[in-house]
Amino acid sequence: MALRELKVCLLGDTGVGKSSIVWRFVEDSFDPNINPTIGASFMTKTVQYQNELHKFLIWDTAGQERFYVLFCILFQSESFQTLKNWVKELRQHGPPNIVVAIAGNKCDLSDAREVPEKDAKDYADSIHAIFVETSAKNAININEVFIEISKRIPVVDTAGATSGKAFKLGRQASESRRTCC
Ligand SMILES: Nc1nc2c(ncn2[C@@H]2O[C@H](COP(=O)(O)OP(=O)(O)OP(=O)(O)O)[C@@H](O)[C@H]2O)c(=O)[nH]1
Ligand SMILES: [Mg+2]
Repeated sequence: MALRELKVCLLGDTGVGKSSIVWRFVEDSFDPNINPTIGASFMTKTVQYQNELHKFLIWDTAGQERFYVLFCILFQSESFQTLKNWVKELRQHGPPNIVVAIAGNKCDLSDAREVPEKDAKDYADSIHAIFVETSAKNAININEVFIEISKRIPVVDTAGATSGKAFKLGRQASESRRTCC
């Protein structure tokens, strides 16, 4: 089975739940006392998608710092604005075939919602981004975000060439690990 590496970088304000999303996806667990990320951490998870293995290489950045681009989270009005700023930078400086996924995290806290779902969805549609409301706490739509990313990855033809040319093919065992850099 072909293995494809998908590089994912989580961006967003501090406290929106980036690390919690990664923990839920990779370890299927949630820590209410999780510490803020310092610098960045790296984890991987390999999942089967159709007749391929997709190995997600996930960089989880610290929201307190400016870092690198790919994946954005929103919840409060302020973090929604931060998201828009990231997307602007991404469009100007990122690679052309990048997939942007917006996770409206903490959807379990519906009483504290500041960004109407429709506003977030309309914005995501306007930039052709994936949009999913998630809860790392209650394990809502976490796997689905990554499945949606898999769906957007260009299909490999039988000769092994991708239209996006951004993914290495090879054979590797399924794994999940966490390191800190
Ligand atoms: N209710 C609720 N709380 C969440 C959810 N996801 C994360 N949290 C909580 O939000 C707080 C911040 O979560 P983190 O995952 O550390 O947030 P972060 O975006 O990684 O923050 P930085 O590393 O500082 O950038 C923690 O107290 C989490 O337990 C969620 O889906 N629902
Ligand atoms: Mg973090």
